[in-house]
Amino acid sequence: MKLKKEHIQDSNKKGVSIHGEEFDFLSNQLTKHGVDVPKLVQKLADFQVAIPSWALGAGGTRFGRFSFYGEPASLEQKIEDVGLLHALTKTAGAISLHIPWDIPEDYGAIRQLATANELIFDAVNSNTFQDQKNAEQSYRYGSLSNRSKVVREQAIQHNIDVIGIGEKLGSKSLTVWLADGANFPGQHNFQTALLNTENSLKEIYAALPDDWKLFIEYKPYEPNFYSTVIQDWGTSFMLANACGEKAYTLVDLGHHLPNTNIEQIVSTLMLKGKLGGFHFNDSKYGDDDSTVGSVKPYALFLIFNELVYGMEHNPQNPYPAWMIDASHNIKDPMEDLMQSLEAIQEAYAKALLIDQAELMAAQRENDVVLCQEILQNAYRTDVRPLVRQARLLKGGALNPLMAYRSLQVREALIKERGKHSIATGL
Ligand code: PSV
Ligand code: MN
Repeated sequence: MKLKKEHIQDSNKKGVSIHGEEFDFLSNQLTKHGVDVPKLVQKLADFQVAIPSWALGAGGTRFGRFSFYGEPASLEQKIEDVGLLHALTKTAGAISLHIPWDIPEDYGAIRQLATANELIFDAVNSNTFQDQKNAEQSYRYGSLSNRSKVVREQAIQHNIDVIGIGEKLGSKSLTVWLADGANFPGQHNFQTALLNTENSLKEIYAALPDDWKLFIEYKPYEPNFYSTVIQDWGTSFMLANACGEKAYTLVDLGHHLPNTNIEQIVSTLMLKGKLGGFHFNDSKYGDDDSTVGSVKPYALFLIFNELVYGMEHNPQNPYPAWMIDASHNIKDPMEDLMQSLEAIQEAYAKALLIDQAELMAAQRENDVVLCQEILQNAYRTDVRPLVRQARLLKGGALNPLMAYRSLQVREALIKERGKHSIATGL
């Protein structure tokens, strides 16, 4: 299914004049305070977030999977779904594939389909956290960290194969997330596991094309509950440094223990030029995969403040690769992704409102109260008219979620794919 531009424009008709009034009002207010509104709106319009191919079906839990009707059953259908999201939001212009769940059969056709949907291929993700069909070696006791050389070699080769697949699609980065770790004290030797991982990553790095990046993701626990080999940003940073200048740390918001100061991690990594990738989601406890901004929107805003600061002040850091990493059990995944995209745009817009020069002056004066006021004034601004304006500029929907419902997209997908189609993936 493809949404026609006219349908989206029709759905905008009802709200466009109220939007105009709201936008003008806010724009006048902000201009009086020295904000360059057209520049800010352009930044929002330019901000694109990749959608992972595994987020389009109903996510599983350890206890059950409640399928969502009309799920995309093939890579082609996943690309079409991201195309629909992008047509409505104009913020989802990239797709991130997971190998082996999404190996293309016909590369030319897949590339064409992506182009037709105005999508590019973002980072490719390897998978050594599951045993693959017909694989000779098992990852039961780890992959890149495994004590056995043959297992490590299989995992290294898989990552190299994934790079090959990504090259044929135009991807420019490989994301490695390892489930490796131990479930029980004494199960493995920490130093051996870390050294094996470092050496394996170096071999993968050696196979990386010159214009590619390697993103190393970290996570404190799960699926192993005693220790994870790449448990935190420090370990990832150390491994990235050991590999070389094309290797970076990837921050996933759900991969921290409760109350970790993620904004400080972001800031440190950008100062050191090592924040390569960023996965959005939200959580209450751990890697909950909740909708972005649904639990801790102020924390997201503080993180965006550091991202904006880093993008403006740290030329040593490359422009990060943004992706949503969430997978749900009970919401329509497309609706959930639209909610996440909206939350990301809002947090970004609010962070862009912070007057960094004013904040620095207040910090110099040690005016702690004013520092807080500056942040909170930006946070309390209702920036939704700016976000809507950015979407309108690019031909998207004023209200993507409502347009999705009124255009009966899910109903059309169910008609096309049937009720019981199941997405490959988690
Ligand atoms: C598992 O925690 C995870 O969500 C990681 O964040 C990866 O990015 C993703 O799975 C897919 O490999
Ligand atoms: Mn992730």
